[in-house]
Amino acid sequence: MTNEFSDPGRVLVIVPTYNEAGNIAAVTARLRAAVPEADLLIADDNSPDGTGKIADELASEDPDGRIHVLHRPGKGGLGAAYLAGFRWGLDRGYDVLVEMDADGSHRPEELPRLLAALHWSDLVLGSRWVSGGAVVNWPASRKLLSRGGSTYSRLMLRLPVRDITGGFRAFRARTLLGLGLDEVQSQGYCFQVDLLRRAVQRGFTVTEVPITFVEREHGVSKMSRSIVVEALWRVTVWGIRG
Ligand SMILES: Nc1nc2c(ncn2[C@@H]2O[C@H](COP(=O)(O)OP(=O)(O)O)[C@@H](O)[C@H]2O)c(=O)[nH]1
Ligand SMILES: [Mg+2]
Repeated sequence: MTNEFSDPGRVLVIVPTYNEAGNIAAVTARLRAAVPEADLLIADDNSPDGTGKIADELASEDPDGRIHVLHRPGKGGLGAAYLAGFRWGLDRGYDVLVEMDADGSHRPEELPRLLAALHWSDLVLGSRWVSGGAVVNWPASRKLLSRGGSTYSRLMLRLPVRDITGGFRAFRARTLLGLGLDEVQSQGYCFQVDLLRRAVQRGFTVTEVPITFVEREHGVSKMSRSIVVEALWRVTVWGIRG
């Protein structure tokens, strides 16, 4: 049965990839099974390990034609890949745009709960740091970085949210259209903080839904010192400017 409550509209899940050859097929299959009515856009930055070619094969083999691939010329950062993916989806009239990692850390099986919460929200965040949320297989150092990053951002930017840096999110199209995406300059993971602060500043309703984040089994994290440095200085500047 379809009614306003069970149908969030046309959903596009954007998955940015850089060297995810060992993960992309599995996460794609899981997403197609968990949310068959959603389309998928793989935004690949010309991964040297051939992820883009695998993505093309997955797209051509998908019986429903729901898998799409955006090939970008080279590694431009998570933020740039998402901005390109959002534009692609907004141009094609999707109602809901979802951010999800390619490495299995964001479980596609949890996406229906995020989409359900969109019925009373403009933006839904999958949250590791609310009651019921969890992280599996992270070393203490990485937990500290994530929690510390969220706490610092929350205090500097006065954001009423526990998981500020997470990347499993569902946006209504009209929320994205209201965020001033053309002005976003964040390249790395602070892109997530940037979009959230814009949503809160503009008065959008933000809901955190607990998720279990499972650290990747294949491939390597692209987290780097320069990503942390960019986040730290941008959050500090935003916080001081108010
Ligand atoms: N297209 C693109 N994807 C990226 C880039 N950097 C990271 N990603 C993707 O963003 C997601 C999160 O990155 P990951 O390395 O798992 O970070 P972590 O989970 O924070 O350790 C994964 O799907 C990566 O492949 C980039 O520069 N371009
Ligand atoms: Mg990851």
